[in-house]
Amino acid sequence: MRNSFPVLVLTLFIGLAGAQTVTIAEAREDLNGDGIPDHLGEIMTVEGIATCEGTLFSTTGLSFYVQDTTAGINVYAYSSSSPGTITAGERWRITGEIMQYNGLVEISPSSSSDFVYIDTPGVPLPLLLGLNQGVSEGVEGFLLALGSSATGQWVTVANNPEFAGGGYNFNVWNGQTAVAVRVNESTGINVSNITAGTRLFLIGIGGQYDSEPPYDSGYQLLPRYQSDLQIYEPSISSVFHLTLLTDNPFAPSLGETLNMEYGGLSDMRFTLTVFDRSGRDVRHLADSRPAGDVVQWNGKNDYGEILPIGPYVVLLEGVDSEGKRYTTTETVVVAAPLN
Ligand SMILES: [Ca+2]
Ligand SMILES: [Ca+2]
Repeated sequence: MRNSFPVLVLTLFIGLAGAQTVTIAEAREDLNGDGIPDHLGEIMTVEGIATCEGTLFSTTGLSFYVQDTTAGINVYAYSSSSPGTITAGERWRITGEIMQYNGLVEISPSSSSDFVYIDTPGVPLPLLLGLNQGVSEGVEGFLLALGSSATGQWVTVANNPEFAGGGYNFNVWNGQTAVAVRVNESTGINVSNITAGTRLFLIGIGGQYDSEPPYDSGYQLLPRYQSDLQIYEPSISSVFHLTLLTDNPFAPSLGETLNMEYGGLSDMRFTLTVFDRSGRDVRHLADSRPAGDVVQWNGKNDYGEILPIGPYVVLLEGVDSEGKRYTTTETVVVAAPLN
């Protein structure tokens, strides 16, 4: 007991020395733009809300993400440094060394006393990435959403998930931008129902895995839970219809798409075709399909070229089991960007 007083004083001193809290954006700062945090190797203190459980992205220790209003960051520590259970939605004050692992900026506490629980405000709403927007350095560590049922914008899986070193990789199209998705095995997420063409509303944390300087690529979205992969299965009305779901006119050169829903009675087959002003069929969006669906048109013709600005006619044809033909049209406009 006689020795406890000086030890306590020393502990307080060390605690105070690292106690000045900075924003997460300051901790991540890269003012010279070399892809490496300027404070690499320094001990810093941040406060942020955990967007997942402390152990979600690790099988051996702590790997999770916290964010404040300025930015997000990975927290990485050995299990011996864990303060106990860390739950999504809790705010913690965290002191640790600023590190980088394959481009991912981390703060790495060295003992359980580097963690101070503050309160439980709940997990912030994901930041909705815009159409055509991918994961980038500015949103690394943040909880993100790609596609949203509220805006009727979805992303489409580009390729079947492939297993690689502790997880599954696949890409999704967000408009015309491919975004890499990394499903870490430690999350327990099952990807067996995800295949090329699956439409999703996706949530995940912005991550990075880039083994080479200048660490400006390899960004990925890291889903946390099964519910972060919400498969979009639209329920289609059985009334014969063609409905525009997004703004018309639209500007494909900005990555905008025109989303449409078509459908009708269950015995119908549907053909959806885009015609130009002179009546040429320039894009075949559906050809004698057995059921209604939603479709995302990128403003391109069948050869992958963006069509000239101007009006086009989208024609829906439905043919029922007796061969009776129904048609309806929508006039849509391919527009130039406003500037
Ligand atoms: Ca730097
Ligand atoms: Ca990074």
